[in-house]
Amino acid sequence: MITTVQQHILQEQRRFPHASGEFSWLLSAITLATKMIGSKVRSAGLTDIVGAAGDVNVQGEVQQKLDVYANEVLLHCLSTRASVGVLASEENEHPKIVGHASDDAKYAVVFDPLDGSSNIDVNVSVGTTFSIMRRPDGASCDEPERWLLQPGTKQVAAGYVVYGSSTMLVYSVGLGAHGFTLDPSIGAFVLSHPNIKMPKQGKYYSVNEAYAPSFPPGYAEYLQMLRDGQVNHPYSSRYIGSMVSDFHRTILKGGIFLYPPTSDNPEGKLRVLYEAFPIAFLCEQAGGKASDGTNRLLDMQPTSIHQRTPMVVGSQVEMELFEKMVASGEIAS
Ligand code: P6P
Repeated sequence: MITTVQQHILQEQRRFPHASGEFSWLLSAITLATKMIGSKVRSAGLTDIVGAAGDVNVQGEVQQKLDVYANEVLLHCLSTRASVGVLASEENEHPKIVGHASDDAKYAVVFDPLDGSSNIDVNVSVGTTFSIMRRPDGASCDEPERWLLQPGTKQVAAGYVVYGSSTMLVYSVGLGAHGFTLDPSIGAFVLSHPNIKMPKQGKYYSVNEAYAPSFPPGYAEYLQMLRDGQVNHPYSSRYIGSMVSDFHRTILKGGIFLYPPTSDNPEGKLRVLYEAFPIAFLCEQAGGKASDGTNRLLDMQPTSIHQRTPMVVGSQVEMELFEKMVASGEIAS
């Protein structure tokens, strides 16, 4: 018998004390939006939706038309939920205070509508990431930054959808990480990977080796240890260049994904609120570990909504070695 994501969310909801259906209703806005995005991604080559939209987003990246569509769909679907007060997107410089934001609004949602979108034109998988924070006590609707700039440990839910060989949603409300595969014949995300647990060790490392010369001291030695088989077996390299896809492989197979500081991005490239935090949350829920290169990533207190961070996430064996080398100073932090 199948379990749809709606059924699963309601079951999880029941495990929350004082839960109301509004959280499930909020998450259903994300599943609806990502089904709509997936439909456009799957037919991108057949319509004129492929290619740049001509604008440049707040990150200075040329906006792909699908980026724009994905962003508008998520903003629209989430704006219809009374429990949502604040929305923030990778595509928008400023947060959006949802029209009906009032004392009933309890949640802020941050998202990257289409992560890895530069890969769309070459048919490489892309993804949507999201993270949900609870409104801090006393935060008013005209101070959205207070809703958003909280440590990663304050996330009440997070997830991603990867538009790959199949469309998969992986989410967590803090009770484990669970994977759902979209069944196009019924238009529903169906539970396919209950309670995902990362293997304790993988066989792949995932990093853009082109930037290796500018990695901080110690990263090269760490990666060479993996290649040389000094950590139980020799590793192979897999790098898709789409964070959601590279992490999806890591959460299912173990291994390590790294985006270290580089000369181009000395603070790291990945954004804290809508890339690093949701990935780190899911990684820990699946039994892995997530670092900002120095400390536990989820402990980070962000200071701006588009802040970037280095990110090193993976399974226990690889991460314990990484953390040991940071603690000893072999890896510079
Ligand atoms: P690079 C996509 O633009 C992205 O933000 C992530 O999805 C991906 O992991 C990273 O950038 C790839 O960056 O510098 O290796 O091309």
